[in-house]
Amino acid sequence: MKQCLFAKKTLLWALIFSMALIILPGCGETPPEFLFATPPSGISPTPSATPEATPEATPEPATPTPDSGPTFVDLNGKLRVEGSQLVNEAGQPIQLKGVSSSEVASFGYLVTYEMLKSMRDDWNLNVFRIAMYTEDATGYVRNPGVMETVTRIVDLCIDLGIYVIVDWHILYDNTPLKYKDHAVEFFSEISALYGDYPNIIYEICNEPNGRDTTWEGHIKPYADEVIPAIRKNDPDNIIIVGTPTWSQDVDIAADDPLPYDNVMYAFHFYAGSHGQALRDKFDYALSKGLPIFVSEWGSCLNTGDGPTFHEESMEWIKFMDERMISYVNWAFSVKLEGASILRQKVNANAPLRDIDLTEGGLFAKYAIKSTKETVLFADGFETKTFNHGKWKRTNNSTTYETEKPYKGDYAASIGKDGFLERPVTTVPYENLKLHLAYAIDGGKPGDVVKIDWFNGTEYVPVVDLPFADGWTELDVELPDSASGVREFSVRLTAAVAGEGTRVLIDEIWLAAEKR
Ligand code: IDC
Repeated sequence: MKQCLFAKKTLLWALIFSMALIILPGCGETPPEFLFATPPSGISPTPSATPEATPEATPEPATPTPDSGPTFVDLNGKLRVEGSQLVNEAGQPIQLKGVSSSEVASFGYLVTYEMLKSMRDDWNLNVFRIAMYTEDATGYVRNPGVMETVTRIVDLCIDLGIYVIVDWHILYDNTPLKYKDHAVEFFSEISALYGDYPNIIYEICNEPNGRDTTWEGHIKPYADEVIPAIRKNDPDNIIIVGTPTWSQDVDIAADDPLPYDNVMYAFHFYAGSHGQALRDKFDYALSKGLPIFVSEWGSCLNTGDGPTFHEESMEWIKFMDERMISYVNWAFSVKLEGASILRQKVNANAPLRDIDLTEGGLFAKYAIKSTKETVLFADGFETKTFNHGKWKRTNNSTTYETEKPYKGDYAASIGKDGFLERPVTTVPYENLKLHLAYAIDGGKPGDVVKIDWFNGTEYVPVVDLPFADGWTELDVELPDSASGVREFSVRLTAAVAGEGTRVLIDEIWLAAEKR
């Protein structure tokens, strides 16, 4: 049976591969005959042109079927807290995973039905957090009109059957007491509108901070007014309360918890800045029975910028998954900073693809999706900035192709002896597979695209992709030795004879499995 399936699969792959070559867009020329026969070693044909890590991956069984059947909220109903665990209506432990908007008055436009649906269906996202700032110029205190954006997004989440956190995003206001009356007004209105829906979760103070802001002096007295105001309209949906020091001191809350039901406590971390010491604090609070909700985490620095810290983030994700802790990634934004999930050019009205995501965005997606498969970087060159994609390149000879991109508006274009190189750590990963589309424009047989990888000391050759004057899309498997390399990079070099010959690259991503 297994053999039979395998044979079928190989046949299917061969068929799809040849079909893909025939229908490839681009120059309209038939690809060289030999590519139909045996692809060069190290190359495996791609059965489909989707940006997924593994095209064969099937959705998890618990995931609701898109557009039909019960949604995630239909299946789980009203949430509550039992002991320190979030449980569904049937009393089963539940883990919510999702993303947070950035400052919603400015970035709420990105949160469309299409984007949320994409994340729900493809990422298995089941919660979205609306970060509504308070003191900012665009915040609720000075800009109460932001309420329209908040309700628009809550309505979308209800339509899509996912949970939604409405976050009173205090930050520079330090203590939640500063705008307590506004908060009471805001949460009274939100709970009156949505208290009957199981979808809604209230987060009443993002991150209390500042040396003078304390749990007993500020946060508890604040909660003692805001929680009863919510409970007037909504007797039982979950309420998340921020903890001191930017929602890190869950130990303090654990020693002196609030007396209300269905309350959870916020814990926030940024993997580039926070590690074991905070995990110890977390475990202390859990050991005291405190229900914790990670309503914000970043794979970058706590400034919201910096690189993606893969190893440290992976450590945190494992920690939270082992404990069935719910988590929400910061932030669904296009701002040019490390925390942003989205590349700068994204169509908010089309399904999200991996090439629309930053390195941190991909990390978040595959953490939320909880698959073994992941993608370490992806690029369709649509942002037209090699820097944003973290590419190193030969400055003069590597540019953009606009006439004949494989997909979208741009492809990368590498001139004779030029290269394009992408560093990314492979430490927590294995089974690396580079996906790309390439064409050699204006070249001739003998011209190749050299692929090699850097092991920290030297470049190791993988394969020479043969001359192809039409677009060819394929996967290149990297050897096991390329896994677990901190200073890994992968490089594509245009080994072509003609000065005018261009190697075109598009739709490139590095798929891997989490170790
Ligand atoms: C950051 C945003 C950044 C914005 C800044 C100030 O990423 O674009 O300029 O806020 O508004 C938090 C906060 C969250 C921060 C984030 C990263 O809750 O508002 O966002 N962070 O610094 N706590 C720890 C980190």
